[in-house]
Amino acid sequence: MDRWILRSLFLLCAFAVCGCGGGRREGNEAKAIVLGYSQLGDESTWRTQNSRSIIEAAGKAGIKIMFDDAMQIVENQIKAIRSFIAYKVDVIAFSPLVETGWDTVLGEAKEAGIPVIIVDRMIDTADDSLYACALCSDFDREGRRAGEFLVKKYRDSAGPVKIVEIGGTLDSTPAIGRFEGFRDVIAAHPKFQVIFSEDGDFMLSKGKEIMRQVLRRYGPKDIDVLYSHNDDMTFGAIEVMQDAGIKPGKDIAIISVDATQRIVDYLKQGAVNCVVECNPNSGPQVMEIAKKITAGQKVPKRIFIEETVFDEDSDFSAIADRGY
Ligand code: GYE
Repeated sequence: MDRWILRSLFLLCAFAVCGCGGGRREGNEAKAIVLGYSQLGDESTWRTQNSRSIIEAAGKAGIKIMFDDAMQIVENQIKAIRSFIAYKVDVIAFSPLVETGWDTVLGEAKEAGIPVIIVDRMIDTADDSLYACALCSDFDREGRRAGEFLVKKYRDSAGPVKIVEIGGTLDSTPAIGRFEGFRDVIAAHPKFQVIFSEDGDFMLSKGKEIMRQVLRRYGPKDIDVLYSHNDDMTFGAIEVMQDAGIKPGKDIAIISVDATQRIVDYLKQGAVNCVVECNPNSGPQVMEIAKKITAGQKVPKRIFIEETVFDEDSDFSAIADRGY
């Protein structure tokens, strides 16, 4: 239901900008900044909140936003960016689905003199003049935080500690960082063994599917830990565990990334053991950067969004309501 409301909001926003007819900046109208935003999809609770944050912040900042949801298809993102260029927006911002394949379209934006802000995920390019600023999470650090929790939790255990991993979207920055950062930490402790790892595309349905597959191959006693790259996949996996009579957080320890309200509730109930925060509320910062860039001010090339981690030893009363 929530997503439907949000989708209608996207359409309204697009209409508010496109519906004014003809080119912008005609007559004596105030010259509001026009921002073209290509969102990669609506695959998770995190993403829904991220889109909400961006649209709301644009409204508050008086920035006109053309918002496009690419439905997890790279070609749709490229099309959206091209249409923003054709429309001559002032700034383009986008959350890239995967890291590679952006040089051509970003070259076209550069040629047209339109600055680009990269949000959330990063791109892999040899030419950093293709973007003005990247506002991203530190995904490697998120992965390391997940690993550090395991080192702490199993400090007195000789092991082996057998880990199942449900990964994010293949070739996306969060999936790469959460995979590599995690391994960087556990590699120093041979007792940790990743016995299974598969990409679940950050979707609840895939989390379910993969957990079913895992339980067909392994008995619950063969698995000590589930490390899932986002909350939605964790929700799917927990449902499958419960159907199989497995107690999440007890029979199998769970680490999840994102920190939505529902996962924090699970943490408080002991059904999840560690929650690595990934902050979706980047809207206000994106608008601030857009304003600075269009005013010709300098902005840092790379900004990391602030994030933390909660685990079973945290003071739960200090965890503020997440709001999503
Ligand atoms: O963790 C996940 C979403 O790119 C940080 O994408 C984002 C990730 C987030 O689908 O839930």
